[in-house]
This record gives sequence, C-alpha cells and structure tokens, in this order.
Amino acid sequence: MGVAGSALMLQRALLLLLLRTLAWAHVGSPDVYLDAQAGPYKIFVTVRPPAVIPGVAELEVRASNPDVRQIWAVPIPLNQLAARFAPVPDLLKVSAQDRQFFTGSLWMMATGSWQIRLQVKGSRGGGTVAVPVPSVALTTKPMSAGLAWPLGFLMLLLVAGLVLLVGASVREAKLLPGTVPDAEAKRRARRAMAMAFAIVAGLIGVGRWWWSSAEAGYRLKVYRPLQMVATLSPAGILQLRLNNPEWMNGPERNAGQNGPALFTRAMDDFIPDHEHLMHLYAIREPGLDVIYHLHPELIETAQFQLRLPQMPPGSYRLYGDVVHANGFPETMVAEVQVPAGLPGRPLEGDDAAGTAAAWSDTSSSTRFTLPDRYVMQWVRPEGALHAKVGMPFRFRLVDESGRPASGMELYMGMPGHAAFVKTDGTTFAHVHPNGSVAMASYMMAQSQLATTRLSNGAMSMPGMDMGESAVPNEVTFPYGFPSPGKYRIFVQMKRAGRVETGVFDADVR
Ligand SMILES: [Cu+2]
Repeated sequence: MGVAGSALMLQRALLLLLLRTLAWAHVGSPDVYLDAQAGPYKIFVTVRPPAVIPGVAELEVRASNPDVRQIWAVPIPLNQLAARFAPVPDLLKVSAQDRQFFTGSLWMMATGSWQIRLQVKGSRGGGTVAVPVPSVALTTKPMSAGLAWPLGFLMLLLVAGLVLLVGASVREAKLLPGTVPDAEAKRRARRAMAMAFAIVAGLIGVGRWWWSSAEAGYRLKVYRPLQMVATLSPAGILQLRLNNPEWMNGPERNAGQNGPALFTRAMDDFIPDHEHLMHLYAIREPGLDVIYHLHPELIETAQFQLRLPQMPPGSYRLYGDVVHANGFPETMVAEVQVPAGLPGRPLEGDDAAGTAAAWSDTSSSTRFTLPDRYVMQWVRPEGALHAKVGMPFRFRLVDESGRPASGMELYMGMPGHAAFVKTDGTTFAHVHPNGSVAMASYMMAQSQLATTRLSNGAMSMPGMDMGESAVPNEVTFPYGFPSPGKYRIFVQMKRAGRVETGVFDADVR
C-alpha cells in the first residue's frame, strides 16, 4: 500500500472516529421524524435538533390536508413539573408555494429530554400532539482556518501597533517638532516597549487560559452515550455491562438558569419501551447478512444478561436501545465475537432473526423472498433517494402468488419494526410506524398532553391500539437518511405466530 493509500486509511479512520463521537439516541441519526394525528389532522413532522446547545432546532410540518390553517409550536421539558411553565408558543410560517407546508425555528436552551408541543388549528377545529426531542450538544464548532488566519494576523498587527505606539509616545511625545530624540529617550522608549509587550502578552495568556477552560467545560457537555461492554461465556451467556462516562452526571455541570439541575443521567432508571427494558439488535459485520432482534434481561443495576440463541459464528455489532425515566432515549453500541459451535437456545417470545445475502456496492432491492416463500415488498417512490429528506417507507407482505398476506399480527404492539443501518457502521436507527422517536418517550409526551387538558381528547397513536383483527399486511415508517451512502433496511412484521424479517438495500444520494 502506498503513502496515498495509508493517508486515505488514516483519513477514513479519523472520519469514523468523528462520526462515532456524534452518535446518540439511535446512532448518527439525530433528526426526528414523526407521523402524527393532531386532533382531526394528520401531519408529518420533521425536527432537526441543533448540534450545539443552546441552539436552534429547525421544524417542518407537512399537513396531509388543506384545511389546516395555523400551527403553533413550543419546546418544553418532557417532564411534568417543568411542563406547567410553558413559554408562549411560536406561530409556524406557511409556505407561499405550498399552503400545507409549515416551517419554524425554535431555541433549545438546555440539554435534556425535551418535547415540542404542536397546536394545530383549522376548519375542523383544533388538535395537539407532542414530539419528544432529546436535546444534546453533539459537537463543538471549531473555528475555520479561513477565519483563524485573518484573525491571527489582525491580532499580531494590533499587538505590534500597540507596542510601537507606546514606544513612540515615550520617545517623542514631549519633544518639540523637528528635534531628534537623544540616546536616553531611545533607551526609555525601548524599556517601555518591552514592558508594553510583556503586559499585552500576559493579557493574551490570561484570555487564552479563560477560553480553554470555558471550552473544556463545554466539551464535558458534548453528548457521550452510555458505554456498553459485551462478554460472552463459553456456555453462550451474553453479559452487557453498562458504564456511565463523564456527561451530565453531576448537578454542577448542569445547573438550570436559576435553580437545580434540569437533567442528569442515571443507570438505574430505565423504563420499558414497547414491552422490554432493552431492545438489542445484533448484526453480523461486515456483510450485515445476519440480524437478531433480542431482549436482554436486567439482572442488576447497569447489567443486562441474555442467553444467546443458536447464531452463525462471526463478528456481531450490538445496538442496545434503552429509555430513561425522563423519556431520554439512548442507543449503546458494543461488539461481540460469536465462535463456531456455541451452545444456543431456540428463539422464543419476542425474539426474531433474519438472514440475507451480504450487501455489495451494487446491491439495491425492493423485493425480499422469505424462508417460507412469502415475499416482502418495499413500495418505493420513483427516483433517487436523498439524504435528510423525511418520507414514509412503505412495506407490504404478500404470499407466494402475490396475494396480500392474511393472519397478520402485531409484533410487540405494532404492525412492524424497522432498523435502518448504514453499511459503514456509522448509522443505526430503530424506527416504528409512528416515527423515529422512542415509543416510551412518545407515549409519555402524549399522556402529559391529556393531563394538561391541551388535548381535545382525540389522542391517537398511528399503528398502536388497533385490534388484532385489523392488522394490515402493510406498514409505513417515517424516516429520513441522515447522510448519503449505502444503507440496509431490516423490516419485521408478524404473521401466523412468526416474525418475518425482510432485508432491503438502498443507495442514498
Ligand atoms: Cu421496535
């Protein structure tokens, strides 16, 4: 490998490292997509949280009906107590070209578990919905070289100017015009200039120290997910030990504007999210050709355990989704080597598994044949897929001869679950029919709406609470790819007591 090759590798490694540190609830997929019902109105919501806190979140709402007139939005903590002191909502702007498209910008003032409450008004009355939005600093903004060099040059110019000015004033200020300064005056001027330089350099040093300590303080606020370490015993027992890195662990780092900490992170406050404390996806790398959706048990604080099913050997990346009591979701990442011949149990309960051919640079698919000859189809819109564009991803299950599958069931309370995984390992998102938010946080936000009487009673969750008999053979997931590249989408639907896992490849521009 040549020098260029190793440089490229180094560059890729650095990029990967950078992207790893940007990871959070989901991994590398911070934007929130939600398909919601606000009273009588169906709306598609996109929230792009800021990368720095305080910062501005961008909000886009598409109403599926032209009778929506106005939408109001306000960010408030996803926490009963603070929710009572909600600020005045902002009116979203209606697009001049498209009366069903609304946009707005909202300040997110503090780190934590937040929600954006939307009030929708139109010709059929009003409706409300709350969108959970985790608000964390993902990065510090570095100064660009284009700004740093001119500023550095200006600083040098200022320092030199000041020192010369001091020298000139000591040397010549008291002289009559036309006379030449004597040796004594020149000596005094040199001394004064040296002193001036020392003072200015000292001031710059103090400024630099203050700036770096402020920056170090801010760096501690940049989000670091809970860490997870996986170990596998020869008997096939997977241990997942969690560790809480320095981030928002003490109130001193997170004092509210005037009062106690708004947000701290613990490791003993997980709440069930669609029936389980942790949803663990195990995906074999590098082909992303084997996937398991499993549910480890909490055996003591910060420790989960799971007896692995019979798994093909290889290197698996583990993505563990949890939700804290305050509605803050996190995805922890770990790796585990599964050796050949490991004793394993059969799949049981809500466990599910799927296999597919390894992805390749050219793979792109909208049709997946399942082991039982049923077929899962991705009903894809025409044209290329673009990053950062929210849209519904529609999947349909049919039998061998193309008839709609019957005997559909809910899988963990929903018509389907999907995982969007980028093939370079930088993105993982576990998405549901109502959107990319964690179900537990979503339900928490809606239940608060009901108790604060903002709701008109029409509280509905797309894809939830439907009778078993009504489960359709089709499911939609609102989502948008965070960046261009190759993605694999794993879709799970349940039929006749078994979970079908469809696998699809997508090329995103
Ligand atoms: Cu799920």
